Amino acid sequence: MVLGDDLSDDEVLRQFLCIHFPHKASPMAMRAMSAPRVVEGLTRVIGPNVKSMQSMLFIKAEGRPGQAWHQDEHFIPTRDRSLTAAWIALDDATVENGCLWVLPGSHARGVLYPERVQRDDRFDCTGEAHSFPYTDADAVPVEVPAGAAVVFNGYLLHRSLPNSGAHGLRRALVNHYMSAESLLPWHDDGEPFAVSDHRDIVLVAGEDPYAYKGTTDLARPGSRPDKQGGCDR
Ligand SMILES: O=C(O)CCC(=O)C(=O)O
Repeated sequence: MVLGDDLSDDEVLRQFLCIHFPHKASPMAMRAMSAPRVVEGLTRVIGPNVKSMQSMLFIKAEGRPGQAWHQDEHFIPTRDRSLTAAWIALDDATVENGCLWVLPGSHARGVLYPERVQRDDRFDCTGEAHSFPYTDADAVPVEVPAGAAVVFNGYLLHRSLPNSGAHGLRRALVNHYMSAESLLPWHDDGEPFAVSDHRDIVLVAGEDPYAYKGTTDLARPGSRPDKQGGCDR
């Protein structure tokens, strides 16, 4: 990682594959979590009370990897299967520059498939889901113009392929949401699973029935390793 006053914003940005929790550093990213058009769609699929617990800014410059098949609920467990992503394209997302691919209907049964380590150079360091009843031939690309949001359930199997180059950055802002009624047993807080409830959240619609617990401010922005930096650091 090279940072310095002599580098342009673009040169700095392209060194990162993905920044986690940009809303902790950027007021603009914080405001984007509550963007009215997105929240309106979320209340239709989740319900009136919606909270967010994560943001990610994908930069994905030319040649940078995608992310292998996975279900977001594998990483962020809700208790009512309400995890929902709003994947907002900041550039036109195309097959060439590494748009999302989805396995249609794969969320419907509510089954979480197992994950394993993968060493495929097309993908970043995150694991891959396997042993699901679909093949790559069932996948459809989700090509969307800049400004469009792809809203999908946390059980949907999805992946992205590398940015094949010559088409510029493929940036996307991804925010994750869930029902405010569900506890969020996300990080080990030492509590028994039955009452574990991660409270580093932002309420974006309606009421928080657990407001009496207060909120915390634990997550810090950080960059996601891709294989350039080695996966084991
Ligand atoms: O945008 C990408 O390349 C991957 C995003 C993704 O899989 C996710 O947000 O869960």
